[in-house]
Amino acid sequence: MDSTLREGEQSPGANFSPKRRLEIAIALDDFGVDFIEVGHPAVSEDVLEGIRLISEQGLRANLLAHSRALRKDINLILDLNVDWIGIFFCLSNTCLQRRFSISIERALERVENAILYAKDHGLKVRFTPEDTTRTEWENLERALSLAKELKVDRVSIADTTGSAHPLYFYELVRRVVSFGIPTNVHCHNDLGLALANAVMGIEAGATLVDATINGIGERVGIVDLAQISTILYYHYGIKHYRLEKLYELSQIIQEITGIRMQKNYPIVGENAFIHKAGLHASAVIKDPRFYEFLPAELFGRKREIYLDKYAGKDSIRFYLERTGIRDEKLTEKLLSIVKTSQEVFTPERLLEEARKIGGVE
Ligand code: HCA
Ligand code: CU
Repeated sequence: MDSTLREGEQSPGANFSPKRRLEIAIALDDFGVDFIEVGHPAVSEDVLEGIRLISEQGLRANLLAHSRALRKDINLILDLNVDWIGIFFCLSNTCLQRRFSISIERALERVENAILYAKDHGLKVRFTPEDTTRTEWENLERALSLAKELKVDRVSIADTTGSAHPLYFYELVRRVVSFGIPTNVHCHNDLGLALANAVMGIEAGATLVDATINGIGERVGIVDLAQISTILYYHYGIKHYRLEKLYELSQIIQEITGIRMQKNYPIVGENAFIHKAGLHASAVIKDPRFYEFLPAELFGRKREIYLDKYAGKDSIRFYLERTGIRDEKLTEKLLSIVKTSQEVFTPERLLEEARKIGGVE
């Protein structure tokens, strides 16, 4: 499930106009996500308008709109052509006492009313006990039994503060899965463990993972769509996502949000398919598989060789052969120039050097 349009828009910097929201949803549908969380309609008129545009588009993906356990939120969604509603409510003792000042019984009643209301109006319901990982098991157990009784269609386990340990998360997901309700995981990245927790969630039986393009979301965000879909491809044999679209998706969101990825960010970062050390470059020129677990082309990217003092002869030869030059002496000379320089050489810069020493016209 991609949640760029809901969790992602909660990221400082993100703000999607209705038209943009539609464009992003179309691109995600094209990529092949199974669910799109389209937004939280109660946030603003333009979020509602954007969701309306998406819901009229007839996309292949299931659409889910986010909602508090309140009739007025649910009513907004009833007017849209969206099949799923995601209702959330925090049931930890701390939340119940210090935030809402209600008993667990009152809270469950409120959740029940919201779920019944949504279901009575034909919506499929995902229920999330927010901050699941820090909620007392006693309370969760009551909520899950209720969810089962009400025939809730999915439950989601949220590590809302991104603080769970992967082994703990695994155990928790296993316990929740044992209730027999299809289970979702929603993992925040505050400790850099979102992806690890999501993978543990899958291992424990979760069948849906929330992700966003570039991993954006509240604070430092959640699971990155490129990373999780590549893990699903590589480790779980799920081949229906069009991974070659990931780079473009990432670029679009970087531009709209102004949140730029680090160069060394997995899959979509600028350095993800650049090879530098002479030994690496030489091996990769023979066969990319030596240093790429999946080829750059699968992600719509181009493999590059980086040329500085770390370069080897094969790196120079590779650059020269690209421009149609095969000359061993020239290669040797250029190598010694590159290796004694502090510069980074682009192909043009290397040719300039070759011209200086009279190697090429
Ligand atoms: C939020 C919190 C949430 C909700 C997840 C969900 C979380 O509303 O911003 O509704 O499934 O991390 O708990 O994103
Ligand atoms: Cu969240």
